[in-house]
Amino acid sequence: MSGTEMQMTGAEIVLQALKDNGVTDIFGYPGGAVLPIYDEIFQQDDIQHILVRHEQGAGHMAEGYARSTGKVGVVLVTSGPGATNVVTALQDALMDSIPLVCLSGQVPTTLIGSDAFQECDTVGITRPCTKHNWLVKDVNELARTIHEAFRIAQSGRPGPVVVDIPKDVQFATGTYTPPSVSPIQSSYQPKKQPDHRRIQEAVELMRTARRPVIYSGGGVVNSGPEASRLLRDLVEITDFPITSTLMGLGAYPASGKNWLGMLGMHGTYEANMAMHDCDVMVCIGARFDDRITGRLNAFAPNSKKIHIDIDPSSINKNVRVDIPVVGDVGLALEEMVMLWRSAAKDLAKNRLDDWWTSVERWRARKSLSYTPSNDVIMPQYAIQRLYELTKDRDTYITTEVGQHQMWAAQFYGFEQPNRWMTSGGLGTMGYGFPAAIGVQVAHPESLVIDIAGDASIQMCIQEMSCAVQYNLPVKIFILNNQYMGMVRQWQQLLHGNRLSNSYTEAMPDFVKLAEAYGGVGIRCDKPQDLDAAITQMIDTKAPVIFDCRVANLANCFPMIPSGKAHNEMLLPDEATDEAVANAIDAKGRQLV
Ligand SMILES: Cc1cc2nc3c(=O)[nH]c(=O)nc-3n(C[C@H](O)[C@H](O)[C@H](O)COP(=O)(O)OP(=O)(O)OC[C@H]3O[C@@H](n4cnc5c(N)ncnc54)[C@H](O)[C@@H]3O)c2cc1C
Ligand SMILES: Cc1ncc(C[n+]2csc(CCOP(=O)(O)OP(=O)(O)O)c2C)c(N)n1
Repeated sequence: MSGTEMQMTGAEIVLQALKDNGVTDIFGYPGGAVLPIYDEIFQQDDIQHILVRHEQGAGHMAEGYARSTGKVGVVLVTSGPGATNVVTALQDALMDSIPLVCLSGQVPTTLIGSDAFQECDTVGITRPCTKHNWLVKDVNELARTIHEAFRIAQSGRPGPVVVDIPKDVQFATGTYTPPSVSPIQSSYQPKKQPDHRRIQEAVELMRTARRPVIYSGGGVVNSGPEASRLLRDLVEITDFPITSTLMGLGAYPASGKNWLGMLGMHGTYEANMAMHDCDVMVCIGARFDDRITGRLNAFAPNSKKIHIDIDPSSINKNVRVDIPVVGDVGLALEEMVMLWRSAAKDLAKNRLDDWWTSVERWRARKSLSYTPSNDVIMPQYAIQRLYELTKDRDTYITTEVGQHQMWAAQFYGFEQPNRWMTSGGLGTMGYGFPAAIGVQVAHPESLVIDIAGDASIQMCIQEMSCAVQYNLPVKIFILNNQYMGMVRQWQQLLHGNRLSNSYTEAMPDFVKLAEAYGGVGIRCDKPQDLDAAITQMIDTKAPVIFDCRVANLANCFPMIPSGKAHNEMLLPDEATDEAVANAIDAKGRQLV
């Protein structure tokens, strides 16, 4: 045995491996199959355990923690229902590229396959919703497996992994090997360094562009702050217009002069028109999701496409590209910026003038406009005021899923990466509040706000109890329209206004609910009172539920109905009921 190896129980190995991988906080819920690990947690002070109220909450907390810090989020659950409850969060993390290590307890190895109490096939159930998973049957494999789990979760395209640990393995004694001396076990070696020739080709194509657009995504945020800095440099030296996906917001500042706003289904007119009409598209760390492309055969029909992505399976998956660049965004951008500086010296200064004139014409369309009101709070106005009153603070925003999420993306101006946590790929209602708790654990002094809908917030509301227990002053800002607004909007526009099961008839009193949990409740229903109420929320040093009563039937525009092209988007002033109905009748009524 080498000097760095030690004999320990499986449970001790788990704690030691977490510490050696830099873990300081974990989110979990106990049960019979993880009691040896909980016993070890009890006997140490290096790692803080946050006791959640539902394992789904633990998963989303770890996601918020990971996204806001760039670290790996860690979850601990028991066997059976503990493991199955966390599946939604694992799939969420898989789709949004969030690095998670989930440790689950399992029944003793001798009982596996016997329908033992709280047994489930965790490895089988989580195989499709993780990057990798393991059932560890030998205590001597435990340390190496956990180290490997951390490596896989955060390398390449980040994502969740599961380590399933039977109870007898937690009791057994074996050898602990630290990460530095543990051999790398798998053949998973993602390529970080992009091919130099590909970047040269990309820069050559960018030089010829007359109608270029940069389409950036979550991969820029994943790559780290340096990638965002380089993205800003690239935009500045090329003077290309830039748009971003929902997942990439903040990598380029919303106040930047080349910013077109978000693209896609609820993106701005200028972003979607620039994507449609461009001649060169530079896709940086985004994955051509269907909310972006709309109808595939009408997607950017006259453009050459460059795609930078660390995951080779992402290249040519949905859209064929001309120049694939496989590697880390940060490394690719570093070289691209360097090559551009020397390659672009002789380019005519006015070569993009016509293109910028088109962009300005599209911008003048003011596609995010809405009709203000003195009587009722418009949801867009609520987000604008929230932004104005929090923008100079150290603020992190999470969201649930629905209209409020899209209005947050449209009206809250993100200036920095890692400040915006939202469930994009899976679109998980119930994500935002636990994610906000995870962010607050990582940033105890910051202002953390979950922008929520009245339906979504009820999916993980039990975590109020967790926020109160740990004095985490998270703010839940509910845009309360009494409807599942996004569902109602689709039913109105695409299903003959038959509002099937999208109205919530027995809404809880959110103020009393906050108080029942030991938090603070605030209600506001008048535009004139909104600033004072938001200020009260910000100044409250406790978890707050803010019940912001907004216009019930407001719709979120612009909107590209699913299956339509970018240039077929519905704009707010065209989307009167009649115009919408006509547009849909003319093109054939669509199903969701
Ligand atoms: C109700 C609702 C409406 C929505 N409407 C919109 C909309 O209007 N507009 C919109 O944009 N989205 C919208 N979305 C979100 C959408 O579903 C997708 O989640 C989103 O578009 C995907 O963003 P992305 O392409 O940046 O990919 P991500 O899921 O963030 O993937 C990142 C990509 O970058 C790669 N990558 C990761 N790390 C690195 C690295 N270090 N270096 C290089 N590459 C890396 C990954 O392999 C991956 O291909 C909506 C979601 C919901 C729930
Ligand atoms: C777990 C889950 N179930 C169902 C859906 C489908 N869905 C998407 S948005 C939405 C309504 C959300 O309503 P609310 O939270 O009130 O937000 P609003 O749209 O009104 O802002 C539903 C049901 C989902 N995204 N997630």
